[in-house]
Amino acid sequence: MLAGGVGGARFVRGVREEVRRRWPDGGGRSEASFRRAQDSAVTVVVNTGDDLWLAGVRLMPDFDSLLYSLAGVNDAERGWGRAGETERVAAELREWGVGWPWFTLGDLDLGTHLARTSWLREGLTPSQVGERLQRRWPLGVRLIPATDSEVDTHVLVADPDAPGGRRELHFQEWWTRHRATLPALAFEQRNIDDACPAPGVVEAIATADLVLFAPSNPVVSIGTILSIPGIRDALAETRAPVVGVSPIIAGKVVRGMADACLPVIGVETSAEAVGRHYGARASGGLLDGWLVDETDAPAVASLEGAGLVARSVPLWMRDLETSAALAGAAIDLGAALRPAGS
Ligand code: FO1
Repeated sequence: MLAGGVGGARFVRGVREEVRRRWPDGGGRSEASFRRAQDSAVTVVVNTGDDLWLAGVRLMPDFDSLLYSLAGVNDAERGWGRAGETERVAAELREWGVGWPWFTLGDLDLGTHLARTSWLREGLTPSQVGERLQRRWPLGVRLIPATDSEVDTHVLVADPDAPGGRRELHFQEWWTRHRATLPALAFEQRNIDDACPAPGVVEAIATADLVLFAPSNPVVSIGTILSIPGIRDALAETRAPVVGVSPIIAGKVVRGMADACLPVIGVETSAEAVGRHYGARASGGLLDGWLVDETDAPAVASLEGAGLVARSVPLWMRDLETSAALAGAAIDLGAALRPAGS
């Protein structure tokens, strides 16, 4: 699965649940082995475009969102960070003027960032660090950062007071401080052309039975993963069906702020436009199948005209049941698309 934090975590939990229900023995693996991340039936390639250095530590927000959510230690109400969080260190950092006063590093969360940074300083790669972080909780899926290179996203915005009338800010400043309200002119994933997929990413895609695009932001989450050289080729070459889930329902984003990002790449905020943007593999695009919400059923015929096998199903993930049902629909569509005999 390719996923970001927003829209990704709920869907990944649904997939984990549905896979457990359909293959309770873990596809022949022992329970202990199945629960170990590296032996999981499900591999999640996680967006790293939101990552940043702040207050001397490396943050990987999407990776941590998935880690905390799958471990059941996330703050579900707030939508990011740890449950039961305290902010004593953050208050001190504010006094010292370190970090961003509008970006809170909770005490428990800081434990993760300190552990990560300390392992990076010891010479581990981000994906090796990710592997260590996953040893703490039996996630039942394996998380891999899409790349070990730092490709932090920056946003170019119009600013009449800046030289040249434009300025660049880190994605997190645009997203969290300005709530994506500054009209973006472009997104730049720094050094992305020199990045390569983290170990295991291409192999996971090449050997998958099914590849899923989570209903994450098509521009700054899935889009960033797809911009890493090698990932598009791996998707083009895999024998597995590739099925995506729309992050847009009836012209509105399900969660997150994709509606502030899609216009920047000239894509309308609709399930149909995002499906067409990813495109059909049969005509050089990325997807075989595309799931849209029931309210977007009228788009199915036109999507099929564009070469995608589209289905309309309930997309709202209100709880684990509805998330698992959506995962089941994606797995079923993948099975229907699998070449005969494979
Ligand atoms: N989101 C916020 O809205 N406010 C915050 O103060 C904030 C702090 C934060 C700290 C660590 C971390 O890993 C994530 C954090 N987030 C915060 C969430 C994050 O900025 C975004 O929601 C994601 O990057 C978008 O996917």
